[in-house]
Amino acid sequence: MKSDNKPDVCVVGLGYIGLPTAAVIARSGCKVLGLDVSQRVVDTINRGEIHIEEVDLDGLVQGVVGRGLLSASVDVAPADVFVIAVPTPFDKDHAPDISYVLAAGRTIAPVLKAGDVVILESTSPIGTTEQMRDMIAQMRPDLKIPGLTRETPDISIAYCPERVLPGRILEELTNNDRSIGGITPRCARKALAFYKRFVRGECVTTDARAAEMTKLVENAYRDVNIAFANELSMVADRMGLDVWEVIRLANRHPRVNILSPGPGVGGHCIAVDPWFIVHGAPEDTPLIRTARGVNDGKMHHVVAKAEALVEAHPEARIACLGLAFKANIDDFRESPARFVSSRLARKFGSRMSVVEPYAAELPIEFTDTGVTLIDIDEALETCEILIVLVDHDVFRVVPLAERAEKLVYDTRGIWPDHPRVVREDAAALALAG
Ligand code: SAJ
Repeated sequence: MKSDNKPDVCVVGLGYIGLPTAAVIARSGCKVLGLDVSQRVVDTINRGEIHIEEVDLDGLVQGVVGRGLLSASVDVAPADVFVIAVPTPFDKDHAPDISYVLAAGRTIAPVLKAGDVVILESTSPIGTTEQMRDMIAQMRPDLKIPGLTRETPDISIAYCPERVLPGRILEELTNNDRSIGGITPRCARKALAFYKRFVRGECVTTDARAAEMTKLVENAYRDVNIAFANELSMVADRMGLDVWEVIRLANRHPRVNILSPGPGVGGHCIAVDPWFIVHGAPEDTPLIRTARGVNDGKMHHVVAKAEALVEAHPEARIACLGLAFKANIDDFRESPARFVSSRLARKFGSRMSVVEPYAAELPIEFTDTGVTLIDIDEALETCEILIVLVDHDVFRVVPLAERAEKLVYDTRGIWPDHPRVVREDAAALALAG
């Protein structure tokens, strides 16, 4: 470590988590090298620009790159602390794929030196940190590795999951509490000292496996609770009830807090991470597995309901509002809104348009469907049916006067004042008459 006591840091993976993390660490005064396999990403960051959309990230990256605190490269270099933030997808059988984590470990192993701290932040199945440790041990027999030596180890290895919410990443990176799981208690203490440089939230130490499970549990908890809301919305549909009204009333109970139904659960975390738990303990996870099924099933329910509405109005033009996986972000990965719109696009073609203020063009699956990307004003002028799939602020603020005549299927409950909301297929058909 240098004489100013600020560690040099290498962040591996400059995506939605890695880049903001690298920028926040750089803002604390540490010199940060960001590593990515994409030359395009590296070049963009070195120009002080960003390749993802996140509140306030552009100014922060421009500032730290300008001050020489953050640079990016495709080549690894020695550092004092390594933070790994690479993706952990799953395969078609929902088995977790930790190959990117192991590849990151392989990349940094040759430059590790005594005193270094290696921290894994990627969401990972239980035991991944130990697997990465074993791989480093194999590649670097010259180093004393934690958990594999009786002496004081040369390096420290810990697991510290990110838990930031897209759209609030910079704020949550600094203010959220962190769980820091060391391979040994000493490893946890070393990682703790590092996080204290830029985290204002409380940092709680534990072991690596408990920290790995904690991350999965947090997202599975949310998935199960959203599934409850989505199941209620389907029950309410069948019974001709307004689910939003029922939830509003139930949530007045001091110990009830039902989440919001939607067109399904998207993003690359909540729809993925519960499978890591199911895969690790298939016999013991009926609830978590069922919740996944309910949330995925909600997408199909929305498609069927939207189709019934549109088919009952053969002359009407349709606008699907939103493609993102949630409000006010440009992330379309694993998005239920995108799934629903593309299904409808195949069926209704040029009768349909999509409004997505965060997209410059429609995704590939809309090619040759005849569907157009329009703005909200054009949708309000030209379409009779509005299908709300994302609760972007620009949709939420459309006043009743501008949409009162529209037929609306509001899967997000953004327009509780709307007089012609479609609640069930029978009601949609009744509205047609
Ligand atoms: N959603 C609903 N109803 C709700 C809340 C969310 O339908 O009441 C939907 C959203 O529209 C979206 C999906 O769920 O499609 C997930 O959105 P989210 O805002 O709940 O979560 P993410 O995926 O953006 O971020 C989550 C967060 N985890 C938890 O809240 C437990 C975040 O803190 C994690 O850091 C992140 O996953 C991650 O990286 O794991």
